[in-house]
Amino acid sequence: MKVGKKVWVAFLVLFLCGSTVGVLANGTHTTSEEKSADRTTSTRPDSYAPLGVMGDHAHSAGELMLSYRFMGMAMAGLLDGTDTVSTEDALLRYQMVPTTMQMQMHMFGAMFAPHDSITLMAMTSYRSNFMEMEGAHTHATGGHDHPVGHQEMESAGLGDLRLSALIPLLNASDVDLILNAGVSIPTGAIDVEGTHGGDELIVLPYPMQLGSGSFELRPAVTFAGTSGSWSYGAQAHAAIPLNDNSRDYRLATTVGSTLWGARKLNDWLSISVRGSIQNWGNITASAEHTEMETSEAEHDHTAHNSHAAPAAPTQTVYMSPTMDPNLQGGTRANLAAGVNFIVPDRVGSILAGQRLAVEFQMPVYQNLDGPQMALDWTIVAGWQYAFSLW
Ligand SMILES: [Cu+2]
Repeated sequence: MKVGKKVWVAFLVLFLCGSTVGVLANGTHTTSEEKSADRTTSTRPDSYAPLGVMGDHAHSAGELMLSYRFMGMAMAGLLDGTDTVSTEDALLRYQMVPTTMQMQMHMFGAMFAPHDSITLMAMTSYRSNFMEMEGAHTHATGGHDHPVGHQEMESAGLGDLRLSALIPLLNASDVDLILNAGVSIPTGAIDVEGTHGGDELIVLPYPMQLGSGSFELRPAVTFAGTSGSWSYGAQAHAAIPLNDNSRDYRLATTVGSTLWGARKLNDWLSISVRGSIQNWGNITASAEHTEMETSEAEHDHTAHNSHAAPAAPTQTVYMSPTMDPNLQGGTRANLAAGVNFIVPDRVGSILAGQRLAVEFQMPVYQNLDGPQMALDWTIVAGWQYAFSLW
């Protein structure tokens, strides 16, 4: 990616800003006993990051946390770089072009700290994808079951399993620095099939698959702090696929960073704003994989030709841009607003400490290797509950 270098710089700057703000705030602010108690028992609504951030906090020895997050994402339209590409224009080059896509993910997580110096975390997900596409009307006549016009595709199942160890490097009264050593285990399917009109089954395009198919390293470092009614944090993270998957392709490394600020309004409610930037590259496909995909596409062209409707000269070998490994990368910056809610201790009973949170994210910048579908918005809503086992 040409923008790769710039992103790394942005990523560093964001993270350094967060850390500097934190150190300054920590240096100039005198902590009251109440605040330090707040942090150790995590009873502030904003003692956890906005919900879209994962692995932002560690737990103290004996604490178990269960969580559920729902994530919904809506994508619509195509971008090539930062320019919009109309469906009509894209159909001059492809037989099928995606128009909208919705992704829904149910994420179940558990965190447990056997000791103050380490918190273990596991997260699995169930995801479903729905994509609408338009097909090129290349056949004026003919009775055949080849796709034309509107098409829909769907897939659903288990996503990849994430395991990690969170190691607090600094655990002061109002600042934390946490190293996250994570891996992703490829439990999500990468060979989900579906129809694209007619009865013929095809392996669904990359964005419709449920996992990466590869083992991944998922390192992250998080800085978080509080200062009076305010809290803030920054996280830098990466996902690094380690091996070619069973379909002989490999997703590119993703790097990202985020910076947030939150304000505690009272003992049960806080609001947050957050900026994030993410960069991910294209898919590396081995010769075997590419050969298989393109021969399938060429087979399709032959089908077209046999119906006396020659493929347009500008048509590429991939039936759809979603099937081209070189049209998967990009850079995106999001702005998010969120709310964290906690049932305060004074309520007593098992309800005390229960958390609910919502975060809504909107992209403010997208630069995609396209034509590729653009993100419209993301919402994350969920529940978290931490309690002590001993
Ligand atoms: Cu937790």
